[in-house]
Amino acid sequence: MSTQHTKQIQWYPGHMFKSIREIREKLKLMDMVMILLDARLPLSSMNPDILKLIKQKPAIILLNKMDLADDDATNDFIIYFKRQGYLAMKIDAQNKKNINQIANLAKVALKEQLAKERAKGMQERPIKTMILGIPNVGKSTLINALANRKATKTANRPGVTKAQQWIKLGDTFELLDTPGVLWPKFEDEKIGYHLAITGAIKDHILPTDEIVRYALHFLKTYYLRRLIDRYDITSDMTYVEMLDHVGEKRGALLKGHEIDYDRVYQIILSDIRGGQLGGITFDRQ
Ligand SMILES: Nc1nc2c(ncn2[C@@H]2O[C@H](COP(=O)(O)OP(=O)(O)OP(=O)(O)O)[C@@H](O)[C@H]2O)c(=O)[nH]1
Ligand SMILES: [Mg+2]
Repeated sequence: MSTQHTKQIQWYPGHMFKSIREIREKLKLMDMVMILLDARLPLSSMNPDILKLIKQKPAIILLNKMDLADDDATNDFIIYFKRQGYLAMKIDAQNKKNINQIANLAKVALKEQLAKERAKGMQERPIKTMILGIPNVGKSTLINALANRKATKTANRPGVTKAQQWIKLGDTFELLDTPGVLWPKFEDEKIGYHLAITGAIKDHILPTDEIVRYALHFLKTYYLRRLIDRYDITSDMTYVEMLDHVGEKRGALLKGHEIDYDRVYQIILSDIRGGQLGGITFDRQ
């Protein structure tokens, strides 16, 4: 494990302590929570403490960025979470895919409570919810996507901390507009690489050459065909030969025809992040 990596492990929890305390407070106001995961890394983007933190609070798991993930793997992960007793579905918050099915899933999660309230003759009321997820997973994008459906910002409600804004979404949700930011799992180096490749942690935290070396090795192992199709490489090429080849093909060259490796790294990373190699899932069950 590199020193930077170790530093990161120590840095994250300290920084996030406040956030956990805040989330615990806010949880009391919620009927249910939405746990937002990155569909490309549903395990690495799951905060290690969140399920303990929310305890009995009803929850749904949303696998976001489905457009960038391997759809077969995403479907398998949905089954995986369902087996563990969680309601789960895939979404693309950016292109608003499956967004209007979230309300139904939330109602399933709250079925017993809603039935009890109906039996008592209580009127149907908005479901109070908040979005929890690691940095860059798409929390703000999801809030906007949900809010687009005729949202009205509600005034501060009595009994609720002043700074908190609720967004009323039709009749279904009342959404806290500040999401809960969680830290990702940081248990091993592999997870660090998955988080770095997908942009969940900042680029300078792990050395770029190591990130790309991991990424190419991963793609060669699991998505060789896509690599060949995209970069016209052959499966017997070494790592450096692949970099050289991409550099040549894409014209990432310094003066004197030397390969500009920094540019090659950026080309490969932005291809992966932008879905140019097709949907990729990094976590394996
Ligand atoms: N391709 C794709 N991109 C998405 C999706 N959802 C969000 N994004 C992009 O992911 C990036 C991060 O999204 P945000 O909504 O800012 O993420 P966040 O969780 O609010 O991030 P922080 O506020 O930094 O914690 C943005 O560039 C979004 O456009 C999605 O479903 N598909
Ligand atoms: Mg945000």
